[in-house]
Amino acid sequence: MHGNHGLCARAFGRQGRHVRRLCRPRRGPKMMSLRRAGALAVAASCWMGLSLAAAHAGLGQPSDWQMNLQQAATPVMESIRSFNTFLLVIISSIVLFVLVLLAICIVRFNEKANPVPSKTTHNTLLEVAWTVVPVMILVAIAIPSFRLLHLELHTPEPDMTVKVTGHQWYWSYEYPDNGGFGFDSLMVAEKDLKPGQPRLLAVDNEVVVPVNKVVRIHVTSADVIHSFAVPSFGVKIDAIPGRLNESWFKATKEGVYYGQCSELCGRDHAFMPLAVRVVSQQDFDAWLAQAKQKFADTQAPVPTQVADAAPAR
Ligand SMILES: [Cu+2]
Repeated sequence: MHGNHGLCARAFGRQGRHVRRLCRPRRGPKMMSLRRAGALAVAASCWMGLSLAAAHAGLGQPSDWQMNLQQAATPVMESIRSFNTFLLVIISSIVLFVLVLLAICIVRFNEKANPVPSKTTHNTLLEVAWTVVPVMILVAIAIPSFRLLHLELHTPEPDMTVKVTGHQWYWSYEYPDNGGFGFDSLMVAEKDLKPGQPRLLAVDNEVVVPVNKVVRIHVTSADVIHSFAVPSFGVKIDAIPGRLNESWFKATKEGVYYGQCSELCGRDHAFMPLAVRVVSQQDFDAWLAQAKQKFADTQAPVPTQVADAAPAR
């Protein structure tokens, strides 16, 4: 085991007493098994934490004891989730590495164990390593990060467009390439919730889109800055007055996906949820036919409804 006796002696100078104390051969196996046990314990708790979080992550809405991002319903969100896990592994490894170094310093180089400290000031190999290794880690992070940004920011050929407008404090939606009708979408008050509707997230008029179709969204605002965000879609984009922002999603699972305004926009910022219902093409066509009639004469929104919909505070 203790070929490294010579290494220790070289690193700390042949100063006799403390070098011998530091490099006693019988310490080696004990230290190794402790380290191995520590690493195993951390790996096991990381794995348990990750699987627990995955088990509790909701699809389309938050769930009790959720610890991770919501489940993915689009390719973009799948990439965001795997990038998040990748970063978590890197961060945990760095934290663990620094923790082990600190523990070694505390145990082996305290005043008692090491009364005469080494005067070593430079180690070329070490200095090159602690410069190059972080650079390599950053490059390893940057490559998938830029790939993800590209995926988010380049809208593929869209199958349809929905225009989203933020208002104080509700959203309105228009279907410009499906007849141009539009409607407002307001939060359902707690007292009016139907079974299965989540509190503070359910709305009266959901946006309906077909499954497995690229939906381009044009996002703007009529008053202040809001932000259109649906966690399971991996979409979050600011709604800015006088400006048209673009994003996209391609939902691969049917269901209702909830989100909330994610830019502080005033008194009822917390009470302007958004709900997207993803249905089959057939159901979408049926909805479209009746929505065109229902919303044919949609006029300006009725702000008083907002005050009614928001719970008393
Ligand atoms: Cu808002």
